Amino acid sequence: MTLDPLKNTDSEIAALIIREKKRQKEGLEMIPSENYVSDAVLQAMGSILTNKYSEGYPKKRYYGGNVNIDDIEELARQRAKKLFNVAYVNVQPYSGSPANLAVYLAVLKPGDTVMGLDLTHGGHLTHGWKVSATGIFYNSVQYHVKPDGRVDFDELKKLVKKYSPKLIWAGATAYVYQYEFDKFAAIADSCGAYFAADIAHTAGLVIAGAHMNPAKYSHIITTTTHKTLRGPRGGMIMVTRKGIKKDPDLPAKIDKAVFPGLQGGPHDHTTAAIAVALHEAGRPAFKKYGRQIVRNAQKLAGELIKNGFKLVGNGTENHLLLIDLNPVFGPGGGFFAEYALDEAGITLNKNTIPGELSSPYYPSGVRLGTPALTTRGMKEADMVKIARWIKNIIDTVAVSRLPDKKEDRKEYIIRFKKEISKNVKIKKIRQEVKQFAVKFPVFAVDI
Ligand code: DSN
Repeated sequence: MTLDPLKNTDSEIAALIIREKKRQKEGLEMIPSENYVSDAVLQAMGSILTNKYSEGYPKKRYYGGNVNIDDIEELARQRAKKLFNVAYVNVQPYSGSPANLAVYLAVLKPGDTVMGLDLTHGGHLTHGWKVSATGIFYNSVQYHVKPDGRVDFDELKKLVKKYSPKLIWAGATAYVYQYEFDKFAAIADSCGAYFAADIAHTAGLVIAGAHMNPAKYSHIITTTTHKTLRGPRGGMIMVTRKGIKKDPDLPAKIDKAVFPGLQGGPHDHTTAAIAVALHEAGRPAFKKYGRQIVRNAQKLAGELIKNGFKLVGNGTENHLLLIDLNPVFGPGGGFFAEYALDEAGITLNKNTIPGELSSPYYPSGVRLGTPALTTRGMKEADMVKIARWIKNIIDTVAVSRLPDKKEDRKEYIIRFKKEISKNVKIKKIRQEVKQFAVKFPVFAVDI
């Protein structure tokens, strides 16, 4: 694959893509929801399938010329069914948010009660957070985690008794434990609610056997396809055998909710790339990959603790870590760590922590993970180095404090950024990170 046609047509975009390739290759990608796709996934994604309209489902389309698209979509569905051991799959959601919204549309009426994990406690926006459509059009009651970061199942039970929700979500964007799907299922079954497991973060771990599969416990499973699953940006909704037992019409309701309820034509190039990613995930090497992600995350957690950091949950059971930066910066210091590390080529994201004393925009922690590093072939010994770089960078900016008064923040941050851009220690680590990172090949980015 060459960028020549793009360079000839639009040199500005070509130049920006080349710059981004360099960034992805020379840095350490530690945002736990990101990954590197293979050349094969990228090729399917960038194929002529983008030219086609296919509203409807295989053999039931509103457009002609779908003979090949039908086969592609069917392959994607069959591969997902086999890998996740579920009865039915819809591969058309454009991404995780529309997939989740389609679940609401399929099983609830506007105003019905839904329960999900509070966003500031690590939950997803689309599990009923107040500014999301799911919190605006539905009666959302949020549950929380305990100070150790684990879901407070006693609170969940009490809330379920009080509010009798019709739908309960499990799944999170910042959760360091395995999701206890069996416990959620028992609680949802006690009130007759639908139980939906959102495994966007852990889908690849589930396939690898490195995380419990919710298929036995939930009625519905949703996921994005671009995180640990290592596919294109997209989404899937699955209906389990338990789901069909509860409601035999559930697959039809889900299909109707995705199209025509919420979306128009599926993105066939994405469907093909999802099929390729699922094919890759069915290989024995993917099982090794998924398990190595967790081993790397646990090694990194141990090293960060040795370097004096406080971790939510004191470690991790999956691919993701949350550093509580209150002891370093006081409340609201996540921004300083994210920015300084990014300058050194280590990309992660600021994040709220359980019991957050600041706000989602200026949170008190950072979230990081190992899926992308593991794709590049990094192992436990590499985590030791990375933990040391993280420690050195954060030490360099540890004197920073988020001003209490909102009106003082802008100027403080401008000054902070200026100082960082001149910091010699950060520049030196940037070079070390670069020399280290380029030794690990990056699938499609190497082209
Ligand atoms: N935006 C996603 C994440 O980064 O975790 C939430 O699904």
